[in-house]
Amino acid sequence: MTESLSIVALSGGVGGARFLRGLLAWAAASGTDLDVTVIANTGDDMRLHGLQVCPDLDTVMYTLGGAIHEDQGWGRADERFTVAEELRPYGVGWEWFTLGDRDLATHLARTSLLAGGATLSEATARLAARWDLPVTLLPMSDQPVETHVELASGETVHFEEWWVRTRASAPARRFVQAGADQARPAPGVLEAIAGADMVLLPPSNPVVSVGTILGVPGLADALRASPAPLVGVSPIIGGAAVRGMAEACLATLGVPATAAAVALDYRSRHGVLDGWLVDDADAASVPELEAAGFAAVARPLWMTDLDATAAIAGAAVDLARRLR
Ligand code: FO1
Repeated sequence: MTESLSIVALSGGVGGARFLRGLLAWAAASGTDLDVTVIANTGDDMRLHGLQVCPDLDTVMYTLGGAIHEDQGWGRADERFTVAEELRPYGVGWEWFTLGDRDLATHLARTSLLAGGATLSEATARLAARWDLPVTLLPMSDQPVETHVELASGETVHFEEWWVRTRASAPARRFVQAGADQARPAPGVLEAIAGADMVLLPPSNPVVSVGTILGVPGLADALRASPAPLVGVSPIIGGAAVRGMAEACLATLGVPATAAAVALDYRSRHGVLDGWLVDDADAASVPELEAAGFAAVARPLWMTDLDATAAIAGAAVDLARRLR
């Protein structure tokens, strides 16, 4: 009899999308019927050239829709930059943030839907329908939440400017999720959590991606109220972030860049997390994690290819099954 599982995943951009692709591959290979709802971070969203750009929603959509630029992990495959090249001489917008022609069509479609009165959830569902996604893709909120970075210099910049223009090198004093206080979980988010057999935290940035999602009022409460085990995959291997600049984000919060510290921070800051996967390089932290009440498993966590990623996702599901 085919097992069927309702899974909710809180996803950021590149790492989260790749993990989700692995989860779907694992389900296909293991004959497990999954009903996956992805709650995506919208804190990276920005208005650019009058268009609403949603990096993490798009990265999940393109990755699971088979259209992602694989090496970058963001943007479209087979992309052209005719519009970006023409914009440059006009000196408008962020010349360090490149929007390809195909990607621009997504932002034009989203912006016109929003201008027509659609909510971000409705617009996301319309865009996702084109890609025939094997998951339900939800923004964490329909209300705008933008991650801004207060730099040590005193200046505050949009997260993407800090992340892309400075490569997270400008010393950051703190992150501000502008709008979070007025935000509510998007339609379907609380329902998906209530109906989940398990909730997974992919190896997304624990501060500005998963942390931002958990910061939407009512969302972490719903996770704590749910009987579903919450299992995460460490984004830190051997004291360094697998991707992106998670260490810079953790340092800003004063959290050590270790697999164990991230799990402890999810617990202390957001009051969530039951199980934690760490890489073999961090196997020594398993006793400490178990002593702190986590179910911890050490296994290879490098998402080197689809098979490796599918195995990681399967291990996360197995750990969650054990905790049910
Ligand atoms: N990242 C870059 O490093 N350089 C870019 O020019 C860039 C453009 C871009 C355009 C659309 C989009 O959805 C994402 C883009 N990203 C770019 C990646 C983006 O910074 C990350 O995907 C997320 O913000 C982090 O998860």
